[in-house]
Amino acid sequence: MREFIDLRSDTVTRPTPAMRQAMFEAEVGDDVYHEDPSVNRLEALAAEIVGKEAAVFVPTGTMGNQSAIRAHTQRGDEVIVHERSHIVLYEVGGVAQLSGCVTRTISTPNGILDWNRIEPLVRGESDHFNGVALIAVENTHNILGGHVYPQELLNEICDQAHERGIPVHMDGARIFNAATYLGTPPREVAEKVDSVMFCLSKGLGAPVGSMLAGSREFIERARMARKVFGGSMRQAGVLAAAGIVALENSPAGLPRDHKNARFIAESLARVPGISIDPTDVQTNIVIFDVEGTGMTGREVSAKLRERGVLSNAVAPYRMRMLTHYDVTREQCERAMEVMTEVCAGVQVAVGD
Ligand code: TLP
Repeated sequence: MREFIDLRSDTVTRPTPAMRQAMFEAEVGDDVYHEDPSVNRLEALAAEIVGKEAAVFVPTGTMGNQSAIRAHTQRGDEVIVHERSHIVLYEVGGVAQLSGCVTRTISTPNGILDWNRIEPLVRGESDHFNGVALIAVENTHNILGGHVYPQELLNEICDQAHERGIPVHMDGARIFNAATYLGTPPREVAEKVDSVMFCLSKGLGAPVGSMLAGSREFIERARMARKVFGGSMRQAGVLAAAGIVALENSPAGLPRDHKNARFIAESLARVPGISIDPTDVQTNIVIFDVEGTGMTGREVSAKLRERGVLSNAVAPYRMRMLTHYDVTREQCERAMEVMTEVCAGVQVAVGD
């Protein structure tokens, strides 16, 4: 099979030899009976890492977010969330389909919300509406460029929300990237949120799985949501074992991924027709504009693929590249050479 340089997502990472070994050796039991020792260990470790009472292992980040929404809300409730969040854009309308809630969205250029923008949308119950039952933040924010919440901003959202009795859920799919950028442990990033979902299968490299953490009572409700969504697994210890290795070993590699992302951003900034501000790249996600090349994101992506580089178009003229441990610095350098070739070719053609 042809070896591609895969910058489409950090979801493409393959399990390390240590993960495969741990999976091979995993002790297992029936997790629906709470009898899988590996899952139990993973859940305890995850809860401790994010400083919550309990955690539940879910097959995907989507199920983690949706289980949290279900556990925090009643049908007809309002959920405040960024207009370009994963929950809104990429979860097949799960808020409506699975929890019967309505989203009240806010738009900001970098994906980061603040209390001033949230407050005008907050309303209690009346004869006409249920009011806001949940605020969901995404940290790092994926599709607008991997931005990290300044901790004071996030804490203020939580404090203000709590004063009004509203819980805050964090889609922390990439909380370890946020923590790496801030130089603080994940438990501080998640300190004030009521629930946090984070993924084992992105930059941490586990093959499958995410964690949802919160109070013990919340996690009991989330387990029931996971059940009704079909996500209660049996001998899931084979997956949990890889997750434990991911939590123990992988965060140490994230600074390298962030440096590689910065390298990609700086290289892209020198390619004619591409616009990006490299100083805006905080973590492992690079979003850039290709309109000046005269090609759409899909066209650029197709040309890169022909030359062995995989990337995603995320809007007609916007593209995304992610770094992760399965891509080396040399591969990033090669990918940037290919990008330069692809864009140079177009300029010659336009000039003819
Ligand atoms: N993100 C994927 C795609 O679904 C877009 C990616 O390639 O980035 N929250 C955030 C912030 C995410 O980025 C993702 C996945 C999820 C939740 C969902 O995780 P999974 O894919 O495990 O359901």
